[in-house]
Amino acid sequence: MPSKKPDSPKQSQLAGTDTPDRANTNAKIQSLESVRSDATGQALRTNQGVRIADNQNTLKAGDRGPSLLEDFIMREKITHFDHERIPERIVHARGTGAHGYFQSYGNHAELTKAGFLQDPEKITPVFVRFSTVQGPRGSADTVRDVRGFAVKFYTDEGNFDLVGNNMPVFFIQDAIKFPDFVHAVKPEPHNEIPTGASAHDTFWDFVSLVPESAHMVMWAMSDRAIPRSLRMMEGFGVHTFRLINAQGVASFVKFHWKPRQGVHSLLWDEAQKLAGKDTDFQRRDLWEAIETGDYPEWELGVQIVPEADEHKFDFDLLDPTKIIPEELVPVTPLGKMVLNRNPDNFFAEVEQVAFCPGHIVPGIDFSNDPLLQGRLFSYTDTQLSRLGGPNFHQIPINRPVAPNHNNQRDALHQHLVHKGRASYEPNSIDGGWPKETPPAAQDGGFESYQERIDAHKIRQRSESFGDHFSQARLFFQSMSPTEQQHIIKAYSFELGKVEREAIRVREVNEILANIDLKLAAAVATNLGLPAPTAGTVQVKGSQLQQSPALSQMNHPGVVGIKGRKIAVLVADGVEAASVDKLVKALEAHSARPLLLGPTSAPVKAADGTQLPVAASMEGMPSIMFDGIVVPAGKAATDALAASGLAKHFLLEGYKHLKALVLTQELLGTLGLKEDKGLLLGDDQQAVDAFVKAVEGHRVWEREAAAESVPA
Ligand code: HDE
Repeated sequence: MPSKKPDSPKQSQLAGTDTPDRANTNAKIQSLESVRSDATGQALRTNQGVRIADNQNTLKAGDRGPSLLEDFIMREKITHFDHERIPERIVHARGTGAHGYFQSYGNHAELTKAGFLQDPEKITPVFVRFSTVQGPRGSADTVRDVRGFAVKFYTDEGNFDLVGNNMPVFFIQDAIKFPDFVHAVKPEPHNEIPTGASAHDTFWDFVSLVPESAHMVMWAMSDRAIPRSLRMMEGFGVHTFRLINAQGVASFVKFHWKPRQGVHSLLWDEAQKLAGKDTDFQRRDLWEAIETGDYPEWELGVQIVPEADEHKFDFDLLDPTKIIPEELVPVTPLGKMVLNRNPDNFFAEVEQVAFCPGHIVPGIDFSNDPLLQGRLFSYTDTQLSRLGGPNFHQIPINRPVAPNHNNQRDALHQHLVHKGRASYEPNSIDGGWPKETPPAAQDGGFESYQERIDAHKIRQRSESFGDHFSQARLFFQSMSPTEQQHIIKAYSFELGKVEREAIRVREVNEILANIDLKLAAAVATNLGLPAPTAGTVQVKGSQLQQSPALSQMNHPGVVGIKGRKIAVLVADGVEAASVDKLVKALEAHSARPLLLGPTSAPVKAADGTQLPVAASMEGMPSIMFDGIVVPAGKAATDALAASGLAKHFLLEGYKHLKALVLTQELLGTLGLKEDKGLLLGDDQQAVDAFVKAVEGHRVWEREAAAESVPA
């Protein structure tokens, strides 16, 4: 248990990382200890436990003779190898994960009887898996896509999975359309192109024919689809859920994860380059942050709507293509999550973790959102083929920390040796165990919320799900001018890849024109199409004109430049004192300065000392950094000014609107002008301005000037 008192809700945004002692608090680690395999000091053996004398040679008839079938050691090894791969997830195949913990800010008993939200002293272990949706397991991390944000809470009352995304809405309203949507976005069936991208005909064909997707496509064309880091994404439960307190009073809620690191994105050019230069950019970023102790943190919050207010909004709470604007219902913080431990084994943990929105605990329940209802079936079903049968809950990463006795027996991969003779209930032979727990205010058995339903059995979409454009418009109109431009460019890029003109025209005239005519006109111009002058349907519009919470610009984060990667460009002749000063100043802000040289060899400073570098400028290009500094030193500056590699590095950083500290000579050589984020010299004033600029993530004021710079 932590020695420090947890933060009060009010302080929540400001509080530091009071990481409890990892070994003591992570009950999940302890529960996994018995299955952790450590071969240190151990003999090499077969799966049957036989010691192996020769792992180099197959058993053969003579040293040049044929191999013998009786070589059980070789056969066992190769048979196992032949079956190493399991089916990848049909969607969200590419992902990465981390362990951590959740801690409630206080006692939220008025809202829910879920124990992990009632005791601020309680540490609930969690495992999070972040993912992209479209690409296969080996695809690039930085593609334009929705990101999965799935959290497994190992609570004392059973596992609770919050299987969300980094966008608060979805493409479709009814689960029956999911296979259609996924087939459309996945690589096209004839040639399996493109990998990890929605910029192709079948995706745009589908979404232009299905207007309910308009809002989510907006999000997917926004900067949210190219996050700078998994640490810098919001997370959303998407559907409306219910929280139920001990008195049985239910409230509708929407779950939110707010990153303390802020919400930040890559630029499209960076995202594309990174997809080639570092396919693993985001999993590496998360891994390194955790290894270096920059534990990412999110605040879990809920928007709460009393049952009585269900119909108060101009959209339906059950419609997963709608948000509740935060200006109408603010997010109430409940607690925080800290990710503080990388997995030991990717396959065992990240690949085998099995989430399901149906994994809930007493105090939490579903709404009738038809997308959520379908998901409740799909996730367990998919694990049957992915993880080979119904015992996947026994795989270590999926095991609850709560006991889970019942009368389910046998099946593939059964790991338990069930004792006793009665595997049925009721029984008198084994004393009637295991027995039901009647529902109760606290520690009772799970009881579904008793919702009264009086309806016809029909296949029909509610009329209240019928407005597909008002919130897409609200989203676009809530963006800063820069974000709007990025959205226009993203639509233009993607539709530019669509071969069939009819699809482009349909998207512009029947979707975009109904969202915003300026958006439609700008995209039409970029595609060489006539700009539509009117939409095709009457759009009623939202209660709000704007929702500032939707703009990333309003989510700068609260951790400053902590964990941000800064390139320090050095070459022979650099002044060691200047390097030292800059590095120390950046480290004082908990940033991660890394020295880069012309090659991977150490550079020789002006005073003769050798400075080891982390990599060459080619090995770690500017797109991997949040800012760049060049220390003083005449000879080093001359060398950088004469190097195409260094000039490209700096110009690319400038073009990507990064904060830069340069020397006067380099400024001249590169033909750049000082600005809010382009500073000269290594004095405190320059460093302070640099830190501020990195905090702002980009020097947006530079956009126009950077337009003409080639990189
Ligand atoms: Fe999923 N989804 N989904 N999804 N989803 C899966 O489960 C499905 C939806 C989400 O890291 C699958 O284990 C249906 C919305 C995440 O392991 C599968 C529908 C949201 C992950 C599945 C949806 C999500 C998945 C594939 C429409 C955001 C990755 C492999 C009714 C709230 C979890 C698997 C991980 C994975 C089905 C829509 C999030 C096939 C049928 C909406 C984060 O079961």
